[in-house]
Amino acid sequence: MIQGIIIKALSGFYDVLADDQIYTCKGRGLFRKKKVTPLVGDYVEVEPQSDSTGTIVSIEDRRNALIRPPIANIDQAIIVSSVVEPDFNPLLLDRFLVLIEYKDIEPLIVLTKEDLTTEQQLEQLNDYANIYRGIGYQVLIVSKIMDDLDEKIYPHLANKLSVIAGQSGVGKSTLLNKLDDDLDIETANISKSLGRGKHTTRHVELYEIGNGYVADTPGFSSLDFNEIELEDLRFCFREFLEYQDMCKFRGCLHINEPKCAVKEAVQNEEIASFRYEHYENFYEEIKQRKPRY
Ligand SMILES: Nc1nc2c(ncn2[C@@H]2O[C@H](COP(=O)(O)OP(=O)(O)O)[C@@H](O)[C@H]2O)c(=O)[nH]1
Ligand SMILES: [Mg+2]
Ligand SMILES: [Zn+2]
Repeated sequence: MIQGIIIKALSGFYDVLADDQIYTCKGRGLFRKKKVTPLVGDYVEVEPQSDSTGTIVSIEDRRNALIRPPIANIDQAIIVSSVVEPDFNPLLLDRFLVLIEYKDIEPLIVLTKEDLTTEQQLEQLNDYANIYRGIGYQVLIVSKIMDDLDEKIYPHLANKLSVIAGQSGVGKSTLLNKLDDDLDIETANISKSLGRGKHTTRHVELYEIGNGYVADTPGFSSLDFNEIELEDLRFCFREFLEYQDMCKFRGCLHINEPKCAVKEAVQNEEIASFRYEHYENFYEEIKQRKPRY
């Protein structure tokens, strides 16, 4: 029996990487009976049948799992956001951050196309980057023409399984291709959707890059807050957490309550006002959501 990780799933077959060797496997019959579906990212035990085929006999408990894209044991989500073409959009960045925080996955913010910025734009960008760093996020500012791109990004990938998230056109595929010379992922696709349904390739694949695994997938196929309850949204804004115990009311939602420490922190400029505005924005969005049955 050997241990490995599923790096690819396609029509009932799973590629398991174990001891630098890829075994193309089927799941054991019991999985189907128990309705267990192995996922890319699963740590599994394989009974080899030959030196390149085998059967997956057990799956380790998952730390987490996404349904779309189907992937397990994610350590990190790399949120890619360009600074121009398309313009940097803090509202969209925060939307990704909320979804990732909600899944309890650690985000890494990568801002691309630095080479296209004017001095003024770069200054503004650094201000934003520093606000996010102040909150506790890692932020990298990069461009595809940087010589030291590998050195900048590799340390953040080591020993982790990362998924990539971000709007179409921001440079996700370009980044992956740059990080691994063997990759040749199609870039500059015409789809302008936010990854909603337009992706015909349903299969997920992990690439070994910089001593870690990176999933070639848009990361989140839906950017809506369907799963998130109104009372849980506040916990997805990391910088609110250190103030919440000082709010007058237990369970304060930081909206209309008096003596709200979060709102006071916004007034004192300890919390960036744009972040609080995005919170209000998302709060309204969830509140307006039609009830689901
Ligand atoms: N100037 C510049 N262009 C970039 C950079 N990164 C990506 N691009 C371009 O942006 C376009 C979209 O990139 P792509 O990787 O397909 O974006 P994806 O949809 O997020 O995978 C392509 O034309 C890339 O060449 C960058 O750092 N600088
Ligand atoms: Mg792409
Ligand atoms: Zn409050």
